[in-house]
Amino acid sequence: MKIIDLRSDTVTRPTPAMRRAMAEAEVGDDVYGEDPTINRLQELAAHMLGKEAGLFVASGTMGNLAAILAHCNRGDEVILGDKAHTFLFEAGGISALGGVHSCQLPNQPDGTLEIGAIRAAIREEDDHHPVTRLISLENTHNRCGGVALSVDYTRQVKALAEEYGLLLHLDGARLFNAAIALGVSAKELAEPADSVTVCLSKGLCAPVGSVLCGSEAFIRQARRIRKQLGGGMRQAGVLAAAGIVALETMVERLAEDHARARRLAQGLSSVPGLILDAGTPHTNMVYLSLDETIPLSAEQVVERLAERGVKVGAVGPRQFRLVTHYWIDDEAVDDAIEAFGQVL
Ligand code: TLP
Repeated sequence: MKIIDLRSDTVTRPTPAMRRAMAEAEVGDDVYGEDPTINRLQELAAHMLGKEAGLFVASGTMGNLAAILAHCNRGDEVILGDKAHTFLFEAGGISALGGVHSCQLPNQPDGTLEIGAIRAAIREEDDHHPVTRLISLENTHNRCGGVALSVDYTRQVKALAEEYGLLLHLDGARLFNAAIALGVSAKELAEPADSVTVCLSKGLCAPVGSVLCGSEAFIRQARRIRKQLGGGMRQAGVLAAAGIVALETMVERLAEDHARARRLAQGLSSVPGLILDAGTPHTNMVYLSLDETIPLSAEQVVERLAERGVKVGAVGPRQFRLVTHYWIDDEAVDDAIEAFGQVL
């Protein structure tokens, strides 16, 4: 049976060009800083994001964790959204491993945190308080529908951070999707941030890894933390080689994923029993729910779709997330729409 996997863009397998680059990659011991392919990937990512340096890490989770631990001391506070991936889905790593306290503010439907709410959350100097050190944003914002945050908004948050001597981290797991959707460069979106994590193994299709970028001094510190986390890898140039192909050849084509997400949303909007989230899709994610006429739970629908070879994610008792990516073509989109129609 043909499998159409819309659960996430993390399910993407490497492209043939990536597999060739991996097989031919020149490698060395990266803990000695001697893997030429990793060094090239780190320089390329830093260049694309307008930062001094980059660090290849195993995952987006490790990139965010290393960044937050590099910026914060134990007991410091990070301000982030209540729907932030770092808050919801990174196993509490910042508090478990870094002793970093989190202050969650409500994410607005457009993925932002209200500027006034951030200002009000910044702690005054007082022995009773944790020290506010960092603000963390996410772009695109996954749980807010894959919506892109603008350059202007990111600059406003940076201005506020500067006013209070705070730092700004950007979880840019899908920053290139945001750049494509907004028609701006990833560099412009990353410019206000002191650090940014971008993922290679989501829409960009590489099998493994993310790159954390920032100043030279910040990356030196993050590199030590990566070592503490057990993330100092050796001949990982075989992985970085796919990452280079991802950054060099896979960014522009994200527009195709966005177009397919629109085609998917359009088709699903005419299936009785489904309600699309307002504004969906913003990029490569379609969020939708079952209406009250459907006597099934999201989990039951997921099971029945899976029997037809269509995999989707349930993200609530009645809600789904479908994500388009390189391995989803127009036919797969149409088949998925048809499968929903059959199941409902
Ligand atoms: N997100 C995954 C799941 O964990 C939910 C997905 O399928 O979308 N930041 C953001 C915004 C993310 O969406 C993710 C992964 C990460 C960080 C973590 O990346 P990895 O999985 O590489 O640790």
